[in-house]
Amino acid sequence: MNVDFIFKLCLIGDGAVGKTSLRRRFLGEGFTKKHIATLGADFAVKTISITCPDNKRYRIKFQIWDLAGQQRFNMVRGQYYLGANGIIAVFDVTRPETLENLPHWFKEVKKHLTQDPIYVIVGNKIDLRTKKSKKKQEFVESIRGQEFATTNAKSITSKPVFYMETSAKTGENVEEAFKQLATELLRERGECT
Ligand code: G3D
Ligand code: MG
Repeated sequence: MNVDFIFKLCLIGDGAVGKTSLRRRFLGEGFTKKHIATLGADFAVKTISITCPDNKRYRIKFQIWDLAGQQRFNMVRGQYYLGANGIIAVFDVTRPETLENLPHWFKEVKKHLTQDPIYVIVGNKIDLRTKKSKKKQEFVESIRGQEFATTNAKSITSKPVFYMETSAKTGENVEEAFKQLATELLRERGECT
């Protein structure tokens, strides 16, 4: 089947924030409780349809690269970023340090890309925010994630940076995050007005 655009996306962020779960959820592979650490990188393809505000429809093929967070793969990571159009930068809302670590990831992307990608910063595991835990746990609140995106935007890229919150477990907002990225990539190309 014909597609109008092919976009390469890379998932970045610390280990266990939910990158692989988000990819699997988006691909319709469901959520798996068993944690299988990504070795090196996984590659997946999915075609979606986007209907723009002007009612034009586009078929977009995503190439999704799911990068391993392990330090030992740092040497080979660069080649995976090559030619990325969009970056999904994931953190875990139950672990504030995973948000604090994102600037390291941004630096790594910048080092390997000559053209700025469009970023969506994703706060994942929002299903856990609503759970009452006995321990007093500090969650990353929406406002903080949003502020982080706004504050860091200029140093990451000359292009717009978006903030979304998801749950790979319930599926909330997962498709929306990928669609947001697709829509912005279309806008950048003068489509989808
Ligand atoms: P990674 O690819 O970023 O390393 P994974 O992360 O997708 O492997 O997920 C790490 C762990 O977080 C997994 O749990 C996974 O089930 C869990 N997880 C991912 N997304 C969510 C979410 O939205 N909500 C909740 N509650 N859990 C999530 P385990 O227990 O297997 O380590
Ligand atoms: Mg993984």
